[in-house]
Amino acid sequence: MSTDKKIGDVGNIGNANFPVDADGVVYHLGVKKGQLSQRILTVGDYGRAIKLRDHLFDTGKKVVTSEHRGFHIHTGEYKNVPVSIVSIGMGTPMMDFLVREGRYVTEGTMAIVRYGTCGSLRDVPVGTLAIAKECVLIRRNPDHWHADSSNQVKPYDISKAVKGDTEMVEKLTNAFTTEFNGRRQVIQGLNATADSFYSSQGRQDSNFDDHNQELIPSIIQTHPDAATLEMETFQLYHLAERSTVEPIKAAAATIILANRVSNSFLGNDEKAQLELDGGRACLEALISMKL
Ligand code: R1P
Repeated sequence: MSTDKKIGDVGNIGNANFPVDADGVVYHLGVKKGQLSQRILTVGDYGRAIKLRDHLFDTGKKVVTSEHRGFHIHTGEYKNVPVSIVSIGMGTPMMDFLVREGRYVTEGTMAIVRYGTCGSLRDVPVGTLAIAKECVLIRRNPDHWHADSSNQVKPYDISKAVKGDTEMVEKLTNAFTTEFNGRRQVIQGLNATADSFYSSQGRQDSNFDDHNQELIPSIIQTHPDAATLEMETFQLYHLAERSTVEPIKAAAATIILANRVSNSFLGNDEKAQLELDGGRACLEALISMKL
């Protein structure tokens, strides 16, 4: 490794199939073995990750932060246990990079918790916390709009459900219930991960012919326990379930930011407090896992 190479720097790549540089640094996350914990708290917003790092990591301990291709990685300790807090931005491809490249640079069983924001399919107060027991994926199918299809192809596909890790989901639910202690509702249900914030979550946008008026009713009809809509959790649960060499224990919690039934949206101050309190619950759940 050259002497001026910093964490987050990626050198020349020697492998097109799984791009890694000569030091073992993975192409998108920009870290190598020893620079990412096997316990990961992942969020979308990089500001949320910095806030959790600054307020929740043990003080007086070494904290290492790196940034590459939109992945911000903060590795420190929570109650003397090494943890990485990673912001990934938005969408399933970013979660795919985190889980695959994160798996490559860690050893042993991993525990990954996502803490995000979401829309609610149930009429619960904004600021309610939701734990995803299982997850489906909603994909827009562009063939529906192709001239050859004459509208015979459905505009959106909804996958079968994939479950989170039973133990990790239970520990996360317990940690949220303890942290919020009746101050906020904590619900469990099915999450739907969508490939768009807009069309594939049933939002109406008169600038495009999205053909999505029936989408939310059809999800609720097929999955009466559907609770939330967001954009990353399915990829985490699916890859965790398909990890072949070492186990990945995955669970996800979200702050209900938007109530899609009543059309209400949570205020910024309440959101900021819930990010911090829920982040603490996520770290408690992560360190309680025996890996
Ligand atoms: C959309 O506004 C984003 O917010 C939600 C969605 O999954 C999507 O990433 O999660 P985060 O708050 O973690 O980014």
